[in-house]
Amino acid sequence: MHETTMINEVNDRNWIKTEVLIIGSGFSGLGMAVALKREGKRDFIVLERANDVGGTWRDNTYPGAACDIQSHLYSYSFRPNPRWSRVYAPQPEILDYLRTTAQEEGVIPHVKFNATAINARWDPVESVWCVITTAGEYKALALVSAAGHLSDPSYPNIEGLSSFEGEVFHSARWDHSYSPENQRIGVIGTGASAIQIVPELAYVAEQLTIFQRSAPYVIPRRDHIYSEAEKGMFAHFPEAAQELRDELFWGNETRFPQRRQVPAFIEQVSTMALNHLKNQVPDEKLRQDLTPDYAIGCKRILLSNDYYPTLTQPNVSLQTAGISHIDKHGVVLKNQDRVDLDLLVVATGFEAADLPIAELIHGVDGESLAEKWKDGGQAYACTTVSGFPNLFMMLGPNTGLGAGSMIFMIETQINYIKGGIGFICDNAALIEPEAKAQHRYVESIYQRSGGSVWLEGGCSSWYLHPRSQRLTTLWPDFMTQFRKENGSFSPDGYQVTTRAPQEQQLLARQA
Ligand code: N01
Repeated sequence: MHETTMINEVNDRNWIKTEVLIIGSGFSGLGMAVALKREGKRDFIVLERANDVGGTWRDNTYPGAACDIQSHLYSYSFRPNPRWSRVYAPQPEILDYLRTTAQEEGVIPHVKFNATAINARWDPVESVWCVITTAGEYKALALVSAAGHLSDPSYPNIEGLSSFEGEVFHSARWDHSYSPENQRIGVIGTGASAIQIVPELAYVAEQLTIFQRSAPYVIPRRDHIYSEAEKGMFAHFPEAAQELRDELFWGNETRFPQRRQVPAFIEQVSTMALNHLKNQVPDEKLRQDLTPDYAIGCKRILLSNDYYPTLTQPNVSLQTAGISHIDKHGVVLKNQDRVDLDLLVVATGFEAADLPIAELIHGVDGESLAEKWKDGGQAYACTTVSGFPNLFMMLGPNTGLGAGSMIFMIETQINYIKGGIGFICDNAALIEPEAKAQHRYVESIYQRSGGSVWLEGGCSSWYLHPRSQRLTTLWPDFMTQFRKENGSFSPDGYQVTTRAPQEQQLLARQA
């Protein structure tokens, strides 16, 4: 559409105006909303495509879903929960935590549910973001994309998948109306989701087949149920919960040298993983099939005590021959063997390298973020993008972690964005990173990625962008370094312009 036509059309609409528009109410969007609410200075609206908060923790309801980061660390530092039931809380408990947070922090009235953003465009005339959703149109001075990187399922591109006449669903879109009991079930994938699902399905399936493309490294999961005494202690002595949180944080932080391939660190963790495999899988052929052929840490290291033992059960088999195609009855392997199935679970991950949200956000020249990012995401301070004024990306380029709690990254970004929004609103400003500053920043990330296990570990993973093979999803340094660099907003590196006086009217509050 021609730009002028678009603007005219835009002017004819019944816009809802706000200072800050947040897309998404998962851990990041909700955390951002709580920060703005607590600050009490800004109008803000949260757009949520579903009818509930919670993001990936609302969507991933598969059997066995739980966090593989300890809950006392995988929770907001500003809302500790002394009553986590166990070290690694199950999904319903995490979702409940997020719902309670949204309620108790007064965020719910700000959330527009069932509102899917379908287009976000920078309007150069009024200098605002115009966001069209399935439930209304919005104009905002600042746009925060908090759509997450594990929100849109990635389906495998396997010939014949659509011809399968049994049931098929993605791990992130579990169909609870389907009973897996006494069924012949196949699971494609052996990532973090699959290894939680497999032991659960094995209990009920007549026959369970796991289609493995590459073997994961698995280490013991040191879980336990918190006793009432422990929970009481965390409730009465918040400093004890904080001490535990700090200990867990530093435990992860000191694992970063593994990802830099420091030999002593690598050896320690790979010995742990291979011993775990040896202890749990006596059969030599099965053990061989389960032995990864790449350096540990290149893909996510998984935590499980029951995945390997499940694979030794008589109703479970591991297929490593590779999938040739799928037909109406089931899966045909590259060695021509076939596995007939009633249910096929695709546990094949998410669209994390090419974020779908990037397709609908258009900057000053009308180009989408996806077009700008065709070789992978690039952002200044991992958060703002040249050509996209007053836009903040949460969990955008290079914010993922190989080991550690994403909540630390989220809270760091919340603080940065809160500062940026304050600067925009208090100074009637438009901010956009200078192209040169962004380039320098991204180059520093590429430099730090060099020599890491993600680039050199000999695996293929979603951490690397499929076209450029650059590390565009993970942060390649210590988490503390992320906070040092990106923990507070400074206008340095930004092109700052001031709004024309008539544009100030848009600052007028909706209420
Ligand atoms: O997805 P994945 P996930 N044919 O992308 C295989 C988070 N998470 O949903 O390894 C055959 O890791 C693919 O094979 P390969 C966590 O950050 C957290 O499991 O590429 N196989 C792989 O085995 C995690 O990293 C928790 O060779 C195909 C699997 O599918 C992220 O979510 C729990 C294939 C995909 O693994 C994603 O995890 C769960 C094909 N065409 C998830 N395509 C917590 O506990 C893909 N595969 C916090």
